[in-house]
Amino acid sequence: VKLYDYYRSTAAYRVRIALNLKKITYETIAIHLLNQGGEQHSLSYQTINPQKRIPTIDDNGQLLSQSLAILEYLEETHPTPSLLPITAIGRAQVRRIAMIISCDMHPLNNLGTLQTLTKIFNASESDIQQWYHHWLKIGFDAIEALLSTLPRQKEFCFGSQVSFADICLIPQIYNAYRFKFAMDDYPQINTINQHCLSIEEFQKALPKES
Ligand SMILES: N[C@@H](CCC(=O)N[C@@H](CS)C(=O)NCC(=O)O)C(=O)O
Repeated sequence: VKLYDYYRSTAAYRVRIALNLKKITYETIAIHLLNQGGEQHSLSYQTINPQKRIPTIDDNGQLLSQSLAILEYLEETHPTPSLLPITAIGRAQVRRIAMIISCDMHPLNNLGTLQTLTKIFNASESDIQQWYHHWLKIGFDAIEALLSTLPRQKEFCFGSQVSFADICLIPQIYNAYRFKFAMDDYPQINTINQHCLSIEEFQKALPKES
């Protein structure tokens, strides 16, 4: 598998964690999102992903983008270890958390969104930070409350196994720290973060500039 990757992309970070957990060997191809106006906009990358975003995987010539679609694909093609619970309700709960992060939090704080706030609406750096923190707070508040209602051990979002929910949560926490968002109000989320970051497959996926 080839992974078109940017070290700081939280969507790509999700895929790196899943590839590691499923023990799939992969080669990364770095697409720098800022250099030269963003390498994701180059004509050559557009033929790989017309949406001009990271991540994309190439599995034997099959190109696939959208991190959640990639996670589902890896789950189906490499079912062991499973990254979803056994029950239908468990799977739906895990996807629910994964989607709060990837559908409702991340897009509002994505690079393109922030650049638009600056370019079209003249937002200052402090406006951007306020915007960023606003959406992080709404999302993390919801997840922290939701975690109290789910059957779970302390270490993971659901049950006693790592799942798509943790795979989406850990990169979003990394991003929150990067943008100086205080995580003090989220004891359950912090416990999950600490535990996941002690796992080798998560450590190997940590953002590293290449
Ligand atoms: N929903 C997509 C989001 C992908 C995405 O927005 N990736 C960001 C990096 S985390 C990106 O490539 N941004 C480039 C840009 O905004 O120009 C996914 O989950 O894969």
